[in-house]
Amino acid sequence: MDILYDCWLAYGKDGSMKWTEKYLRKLCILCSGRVIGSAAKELETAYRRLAGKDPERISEPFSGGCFILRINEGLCAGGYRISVSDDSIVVEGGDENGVLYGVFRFLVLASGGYSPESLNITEKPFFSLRMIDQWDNADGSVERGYSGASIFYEKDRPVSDMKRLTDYARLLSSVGINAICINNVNVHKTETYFITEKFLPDIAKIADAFSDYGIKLYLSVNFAAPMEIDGLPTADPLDEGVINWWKCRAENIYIHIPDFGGFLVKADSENRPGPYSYGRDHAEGANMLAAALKPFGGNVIWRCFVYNCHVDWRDRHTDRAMAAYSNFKPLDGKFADNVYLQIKNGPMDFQIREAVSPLFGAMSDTNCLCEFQITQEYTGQQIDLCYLVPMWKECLDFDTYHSGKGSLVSRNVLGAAGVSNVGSDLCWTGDPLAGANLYGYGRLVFDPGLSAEQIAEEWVRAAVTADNEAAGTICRMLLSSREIYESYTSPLGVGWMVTPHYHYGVDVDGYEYSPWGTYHYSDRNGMGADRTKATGTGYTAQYASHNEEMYEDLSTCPEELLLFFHHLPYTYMLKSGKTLIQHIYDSHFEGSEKAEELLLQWRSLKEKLPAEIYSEAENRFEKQLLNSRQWRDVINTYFFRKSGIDDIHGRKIFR
Ligand code: GCV
Repeated sequence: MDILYDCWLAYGKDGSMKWTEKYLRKLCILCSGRVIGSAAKELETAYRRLAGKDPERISEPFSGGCFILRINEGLCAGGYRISVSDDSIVVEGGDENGVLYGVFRFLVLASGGYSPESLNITEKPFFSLRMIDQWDNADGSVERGYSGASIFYEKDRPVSDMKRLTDYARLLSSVGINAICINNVNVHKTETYFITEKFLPDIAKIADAFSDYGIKLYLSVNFAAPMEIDGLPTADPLDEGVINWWKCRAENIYIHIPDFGGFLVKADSENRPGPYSYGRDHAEGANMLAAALKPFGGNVIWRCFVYNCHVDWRDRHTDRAMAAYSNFKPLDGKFADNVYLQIKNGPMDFQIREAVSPLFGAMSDTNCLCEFQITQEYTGQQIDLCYLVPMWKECLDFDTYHSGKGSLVSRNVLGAAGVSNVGSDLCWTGDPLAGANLYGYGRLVFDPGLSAEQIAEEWVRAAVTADNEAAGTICRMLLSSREIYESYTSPLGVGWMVTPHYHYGVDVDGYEYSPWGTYHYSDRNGMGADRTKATGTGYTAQYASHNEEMYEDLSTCPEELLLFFHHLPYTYMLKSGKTLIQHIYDSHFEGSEKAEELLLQWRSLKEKLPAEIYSEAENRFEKQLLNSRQWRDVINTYFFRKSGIDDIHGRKIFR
């Protein structure tokens, strides 16, 4: 047992689940199947850790304490009920996955020290598709990975030892994940061949390991694969040769992987090939692939992250934020029923604060998914603490007003995809505290009604400590972390002041004159992107009228997004009674003070925490403090030099 490696499956780490031994010693499994087999194995693992021996298998319930698994057809797919009594613990599932989820839920909460009474739980998944996207490459690297190398590939081959992948499948299914795409959406040369005989036998082994845990495997595909693999003259989605090529590929994939989930596609984006090269639209591209997968029950997940990354900063009319809506809204209703559009939570790119994408709710006749980034590309790179569940919840709870009040994003999408933050580091996520984001993503998309607080508490108690006081402190740290990171990196939603390409650390003008379309437009008078209909790019008009009016009008635009929607003078007075420039100074000074508090709070827990977790994270809090100071000084100096306005409190600003 290793507390870092086990994450939130560290059964019995602090004696908190001793009481379960009485039940776990006798297992009565009244259902069967490969996923049930995994559920039973998990119970055995837990008992072995607690009691140091194997549980007994019994065929009939035993009144002196036993653990019963069974299917209850009255529950829905993926749903489960846990009932705890003196005699037994019964986990019933609507299907095999439901049983597995119920078993994990019981074990995780019990090991977090929750009382037996509180474990009488009935739950069902809110979304049908709960997916993880790996941005792993065949050479073993991970795009935007901050946790070591890929656990899926090394030296241009899929790994052959399934131990780590099986443990990953355990972690994912324990929070209800039921789909995984195992390669980067940027499909390079080697990965283009994943859908060929060269790789399929090995990929089938990976699919098998995940199927044991009720998780379907997807592959990212290269839209130009027919040309690159077989030298077809075109990848035009309406060309007969291309259509047949994909059909044959699909047929062959299903021979190797009978429960294959389908394809994930990044097309016409950041220099990837796509239907635009042939004068076709995204519906034509996606539907062609969907038709190839349809006979086998497969899906196409088509990304809406489509924008021009070669814009001219001199042109004030193009606005990257408008791209997804402009490309996809005209196609609503044209996609096949096994196509899902994957929409990033914000219209730009996973910034610490941006508006919710206007595409949500606007595609009422299309299957949509929400895409979240668990890996912390722009949000601290698993060095700076940043618990992302509150941000994702904000997105799912956002009212689009597309069908009147109450048109929440969560009701407009059928599921979610999260870009994984996992790699070969012992603790999986680089920063052990970033495990909260992986756990939290799964829990939130299983039940968007959960609070960020509840999810944080569950995770801390199971993965770090069930000590009430220490767990409380860590929860408070997690829950304040997004605002802390935001306060020293991105004033009022402006975003993008990061080191280009690398995206950690400050470079205020790094993207200001670049082709990526990510500007803050600071001059001596003010800053911010004017996205209003009245005087700016007109982006606000992509929202339903209630939201359009809210964002258009300075007095109703949420202040945390002011500079995302408006260009304002430094002397603009905020509701707090502070000028904009004073807010920038204050939030940067306070942000780095709070980063220091995080470090001190963490140090105060030293005696109460497992040493490995303590030291991995302490090291990162130290780096976060330095990072926050650099941001503070560069931003404050930059805006002092632009505006010439002093900090009213006379704090140190380098001139
Ligand atoms: C996988 C951002 C990231 C890229 C990523 C891209 C995407 O631009 O910086 O690394 O590519 O988003 O989501 O496709």
